[in-house]
Amino acid sequence: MSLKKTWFGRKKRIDSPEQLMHGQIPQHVAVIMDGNGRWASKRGLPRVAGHHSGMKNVKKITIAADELGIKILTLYAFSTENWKRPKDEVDYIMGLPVEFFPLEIEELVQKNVHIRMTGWKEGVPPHTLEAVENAIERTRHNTGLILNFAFNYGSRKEMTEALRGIARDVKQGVLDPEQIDEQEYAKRLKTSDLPDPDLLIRTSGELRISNFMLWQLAYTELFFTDLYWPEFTEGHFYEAIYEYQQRIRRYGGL
Ligand code: V0D
Repeated sequence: MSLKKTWFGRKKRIDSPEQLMHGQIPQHVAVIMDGNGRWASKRGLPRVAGHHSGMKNVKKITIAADELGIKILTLYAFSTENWKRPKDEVDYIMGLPVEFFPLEIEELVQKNVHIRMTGWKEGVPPHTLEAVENAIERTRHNTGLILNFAFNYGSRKEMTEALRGIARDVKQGVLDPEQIDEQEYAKRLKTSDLPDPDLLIRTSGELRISNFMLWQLAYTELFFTDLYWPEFTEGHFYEAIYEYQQRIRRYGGL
Protein backbone atom coordinates (compact mmCIF):
# COMPACT_ATOMS: atom_id res chain seq x y z
CA MET A 1 0.00 0.00 0.00
CA SER A 2 2.68 2.43 1.03
CA LEU A 3 4.90 1.34 -1.81
CA LYS A 4 2.73 2.15 -4.82
CA LYS A 5 2.31 5.74 -3.68
CA THR A 6 5.93 6.70 -4.37
CA TRP A 7 7.55 7.98 -7.52
CA PHE A 8 10.13 5.28 -7.79
CA GLY A 9 10.11 2.00 -9.66
CA ARG A 10 11.31 -1.04 -7.79
CA LYS A 11 10.43 -0.50 -4.18
CA LYS A 12 11.42 -2.73 -1.34
CA ARG A 13 9.40 -2.94 1.81
CA ILE A 14 11.50 -2.30 4.88
CA ASP A 15 9.93 -3.98 7.87
CA SER A 16 12.69 -3.42 10.36
CA PRO A 17 15.46 -0.88 10.74
CA GLU A 18 18.02 -3.72 10.86
CA GLN A 19 17.63 -4.02 7.09
CA LEU A 20 19.21 -0.59 6.81
CA MET A 21 22.23 -1.32 8.95
CA HIS A 22 24.28 -2.77 6.08
CA GLY A 23 24.22 0.52 4.20
CA GLN A 24 25.23 4.06 4.90
CA ILE A 25 22.99 5.98 7.30
CA PRO A 26 22.63 9.64 6.28
CA GLN A 27 24.03 12.04 8.85
CA HIS A 28 21.51 14.82 8.24
CA VAL A 29 17.95 14.25 6.99
CA ALA A 30 15.65 17.19 6.24
CA VAL A 31 11.88 16.87 5.83
CA ILE A 32 9.29 19.18 4.31
CA MET A 33 6.23 18.03 6.28
CA ASP A 34 3.64 18.89 3.68
CA GLY A 35 0.00 17.86 3.21
CA ASN A 36 -1.48 18.16 6.70
CA GLY A 37 -4.39 20.35 5.61
CA ARG A 38 -5.14 18.21 2.56
CA TRP A 39 -5.00 15.04 4.64
CA ALA A 40 -7.67 16.48 6.93
CA SER A 41 -9.87 17.83 4.10
CA LYS A 42 -9.77 14.43 2.41
CA ARG A 43 -11.26 12.97 5.58
CA GLY A 44 -13.85 15.70 6.01
CA LEU A 45 -11.98 17.22 8.96
CA PRO A 46 -10.96 20.87 9.44
CA ARG A 47 -7.45 21.67 8.19
CA VAL A 48 -6.22 22.26 11.73
CA ALA A 49 -6.96 18.62 12.58
CA GLY A 50 -4.30 17.78 9.99
CA HIS A 51 -1.75 19.99 11.70
CA HIS A 52 -2.53 18.33 15.00
CA SER A 53 -2.09 14.91 13.44
CA GLY A 54 1.13 16.13 11.80
CA MET A 55 2.47 17.23 15.15
CA LYS A 56 1.91 13.73 16.55
CA ASN A 57 3.92 12.35 13.66
CA VAL A 58 6.87 14.59 14.50
CA LYS A 59 7.70 12.52 17.57
CA LYS A 60 7.30 9.18 15.78
CA ILE A 61 9.69 10.14 12.99
CA THR A 62 12.12 11.77 15.44
CA ILE A 63 12.39 8.55 17.42
CA ALA A 64 12.75 6.46 14.24
CA ALA A 65 15.55 8.76 13.05
CA ASP A 66 17.31 8.56 16.41
CA GLU A 67 17.12 4.77 16.47
CA LEU A 68 18.73 4.60 13.02
CA GLY A 69 21.67 6.68 14.21
CA ILE A 70 20.82 9.75 12.16
CA LYS A 71 22.61 12.72 13.75
CA ILE A 72 20.46 15.65 12.60
CA LEU A 73 16.77 15.76 11.67
CA THR A 74 15.63 19.09 10.27
CA LEU A 75 11.86 19.52 10.06
CA TYR A 76 10.36 22.34 8.01
CA ALA A 77 7.48 23.32 10.29
CA PHE A 78 6.50 26.82 9.14
CA SER A 79 7.84 29.02 6.36
CA THR A 80 8.13 32.79 6.16
CA GLU A 81 5.43 32.49 3.45
CA ASN A 82 2.96 30.55 5.62
CA TRP A 83 1.81 33.79 7.31
CA LYS A 84 -0.36 34.33 4.20
CA ARG A 85 -2.68 31.52 5.31
CA PRO A 86 -6.01 32.28 7.04
CA LYS A 87 -5.42 33.82 10.47
CA ASP A 88 -7.30 31.03 12.28
CA GLU A 89 -5.03 28.42 10.75
CA VAL A 90 -1.86 30.41 11.54
CA ASP A 91 -3.05 30.90 15.14
CA TYR A 92 -3.68 27.19 15.49
CA ILE A 93 -0.25 26.28 14.10
CA MET A 94 1.38 28.78 16.49
CA GLY A 95 -0.31 26.94 19.34
CA LEU A 96 1.30 23.63 18.38
CA PRO A 97 4.68 24.15 20.07
CA VAL A 98 2.76 25.12 23.24
CA GLU A 99 0.84 21.86 23.02
CA PHE A 100 3.78 19.75 21.86
CA PHE A 101 6.13 20.87 24.59
CA PRO A 102 4.43 19.45 27.73
CA LEU A 103 3.31 16.31 25.88
CA GLU A 104 6.63 15.30 24.36
CA ILE A 105 9.47 17.05 26.17
CA GLU A 106 10.07 14.44 28.89
CA GLU A 107 10.56 11.62 26.42
CA LEU A 108 12.78 13.75 24.19
CA VAL A 109 14.91 14.85 27.17
CA GLN A 110 15.22 11.24 28.27
CA LYS A 111 16.19 10.15 24.75
CA ASN A 112 19.01 12.73 24.82
CA VAL A 113 17.48 14.70 21.91
CA HIS A 114 18.84 18.22 21.43
CA ILE A 115 16.16 20.61 20.12
CA ARG A 116 17.11 23.69 18.17
CA MET A 117 15.48 26.12 15.83
CA THR A 118 16.47 27.68 12.52
CA GLY A 119 14.41 30.75 11.63
CA TRP A 120 13.41 34.21 12.78
CA LYS A 121 11.74 35.16 16.02
CA GLU A 122 10.07 38.22 14.49
CA GLY A 123 6.31 37.84 14.18
CA VAL A 124 6.18 34.67 16.26
CA PRO A 125 3.71 35.12 19.15
CA PRO A 126 5.38 35.30 22.59
CA HIS A 127 3.65 32.17 23.92
CA THR A 128 4.92 30.18 20.94
CA LEU A 129 8.44 31.53 21.29
CA GLU A 130 8.39 30.76 24.99
CA ALA A 131 7.43 27.13 24.37
CA VAL A 132 10.11 26.70 21.71
CA GLU A 133 12.80 28.40 23.82
CA ASN A 134 11.77 26.27 26.77
CA ALA A 135 12.24 23.13 24.68
CA ILE A 136 15.64 24.36 23.49
CA GLU A 137 16.68 25.20 27.06
CA ARG A 138 15.52 21.86 28.48
CA THR A 139 17.57 19.95 25.93
CA ARG A 140 20.56 22.32 25.70
CA HIS A 141 23.04 19.87 27.22
CA ASN A 142 21.76 16.80 25.38
CA THR A 143 24.28 15.19 23.06
CA GLY A 144 22.04 12.89 20.98
CA LEU A 145 19.98 13.52 17.86
CA ILE A 146 19.71 17.19 16.90
CA LEU A 147 16.04 17.91 16.22
CA ASN A 148 16.21 21.12 14.23
CA PHE A 149 12.90 22.88 13.59
CA ALA A 150 12.98 25.17 10.56
CA PHE A 151 10.41 27.50 11.95
CA ASN A 152 9.48 30.87 10.42
CA TYR A 153 12.30 30.07 8.02
CA GLY A 154 12.87 31.11 4.41
CA SER A 155 16.01 30.44 2.43
CA ARG A 156 16.10 33.59 0.31
CA LYS A 157 15.76 35.70 3.45
CA GLU A 158 18.60 33.73 5.04
CA MET A 159 20.82 34.17 1.96
CA THR A 160 19.96 37.87 1.61
CA GLU A 161 20.92 38.50 5.23
CA ALA A 162 24.20 36.63 4.74
CA LEU A 163 24.91 38.85 1.76
CA ARG A 164 24.09 42.00 3.73
CA GLY A 165 26.57 40.94 6.40
CA ILE A 166 29.25 40.50 3.76
CA ALA A 167 28.47 43.91 2.25
CA ARG A 168 28.70 45.55 5.68
CA ASP A 169 32.06 43.97 6.39
CA VAL A 170 33.40 45.02 3.01
CA LYS A 171 32.15 48.57 3.55
CA GLN A 172 33.80 48.70 6.97
CA GLY A 173 37.02 47.47 5.44
CA VAL A 174 37.23 44.27 7.53
CA LEU A 175 36.61 42.00 4.54
CA ASP A 176 38.36 42.14 1.17
CA PRO A 177 36.08 41.17 -1.76
CA GLU A 178 38.82 38.74 -2.84
CA GLN A 179 38.30 36.86 0.45
CA ILE A 180 34.65 36.12 -0.37
CA ASP A 181 34.35 32.44 -1.19
CA GLU A 182 31.82 29.65 -0.56
CA GLN A 183 33.12 29.07 2.92
CA GLU A 184 32.96 32.78 3.82
CA TYR A 185 29.36 32.87 2.60
CA ALA A 186 28.23 29.57 4.18
CA LYS A 187 29.49 30.56 7.62
CA ARG A 188 27.01 33.47 7.59
CA LEU A 189 24.01 31.17 7.08
CA LYS A 190 21.93 30.11 10.07
CA THR A 191 22.96 26.50 9.53
CA SER A 192 26.70 27.27 9.51
CA ASP A 193 27.45 24.79 12.29
CA LEU A 194 25.52 21.92 10.68
CA PRO A 195 26.59 19.70 7.78
CA ASP A 196 24.42 20.06 4.65
CA PRO A 197 21.47 17.62 4.49
CA ASP A 198 22.33 14.27 2.87
CA LEU A 199 18.68 13.52 2.15
CA LEU A 200 15.60 15.69 1.73
CA ILE A 201 12.16 14.09 2.04
CA ARG A 202 9.07 15.97 0.90
CA THR A 203 5.63 14.52 1.51
CA SER A 204 2.31 15.09 -0.28
CA GLY A 205 3.36 14.87 -3.92
CA GLU A 206 4.63 18.41 -4.52
CA LEU A 207 7.86 18.33 -6.52
CA ARG A 208 9.33 21.59 -5.32
CA ILE A 209 11.90 22.92 -2.84
CA SER A 210 9.70 25.89 -1.79
CA ASN A 211 12.39 28.24 -0.50
CA PHE A 212 13.90 25.62 1.82
CA MET A 213 17.70 25.54 2.33
CA LEU A 214 18.49 26.46 -1.28
CA TRP A 215 22.23 26.77 -0.64
CA GLN A 216 22.48 23.77 1.67
CA LEU A 217 20.63 21.36 -0.67
CA ALA A 218 23.14 21.75 -3.54
CA TYR A 219 24.23 18.08 -3.42
CA THR A 220 21.40 16.59 -1.36
CA GLU A 221 19.55 13.46 -2.53
CA LEU A 222 15.86 14.27 -3.01
CA PHE A 223 13.03 11.89 -2.10
CA PHE A 224 9.41 12.71 -2.90
CA THR A 225 6.36 10.75 -1.83
CA ASP A 226 2.65 11.25 -2.55
CA LEU A 227 1.79 10.41 1.06
CA TYR A 228 0.57 13.26 3.23
CA TRP A 229 2.70 13.99 6.30
CA PRO A 230 0.21 12.54 8.85
CA GLU A 231 0.21 9.20 6.96
CA PHE A 232 4.00 9.04 6.53
CA THR A 233 5.01 6.34 9.03
CA GLU A 234 8.31 5.00 10.37
CA GLY A 235 8.08 2.30 7.68
CA HIS A 236 7.92 4.92 4.93
CA PHE A 237 10.82 6.74 6.56
CA TYR A 238 12.88 3.53 6.46
CA GLU A 239 12.00 3.14 2.77
CA ALA A 240 13.28 6.63 2.05
CA ILE A 241 16.55 5.77 3.81
CA TYR A 242 16.76 2.52 1.85
CA GLU A 243 16.27 4.40 -1.41
CA TYR A 244 19.05 6.79 -0.32
CA GLN A 245 21.35 3.85 0.36
CA GLN A 246 20.75 2.42 -3.13
CA ARG A 247 21.65 5.74 -4.75
CA ILE A 248 24.79 6.14 -2.65
CA ARG A 249 25.86 2.57 -3.43
CA ARG A 250 25.26 3.11 -7.16
CA TYR A 251 27.07 6.40 -7.59
CA GLY A 252 29.42 6.48 -4.62
CA GLY A 253 32.42 4.47 -5.73
CA LEU A 254 32.28 5.02 -9.49
C1 V0D B 1 2.53 22.01 11.75
C2 V0D B 1 3.48 19.42 10.57
C3 V0D B 1 5.82 20.41 16.15
C4 V0D B 1 3.83 20.75 9.96
C5 V0D B 1 3.93 19.23 11.97
C6 V0D B 1 4.69 26.51 14.82
C7 V0D B 1 3.22 22.01 10.46
C8 V0D B 1 3.09 19.98 12.96
C9 V0D B 1 6.31 21.67 16.36
C10 V0D B 1 7.28 22.15 17.33
C11 V0D B 1 4.14 22.13 13.64
C12 V0D B 1 8.13 23.19 17.04
C13 V0D B 1 9.07 23.63 17.97
C14 V0D B 1 9.16 23.02 19.19
C15 V0D B 1 8.32 21.99 19.50
C16 V0D B 1 7.40 21.55 18.58
C17 V0D B 1 5.70 22.43 15.41
C18 V0D B 1 5.13 24.22 14.16
C19 V0D B 1 4.28 23.48 13.38
C20 V0D B 1 5.31 25.64 13.84
F1 V0D B 1 10.08 23.44 20.08
N1 V0D B 1 4.97 20.39 15.15
N2 V0D B 1 4.87 21.62 14.68
N3 V0D B 1 5.84 23.73 15.16
N4 V0D B 1 3.28 21.40 12.85
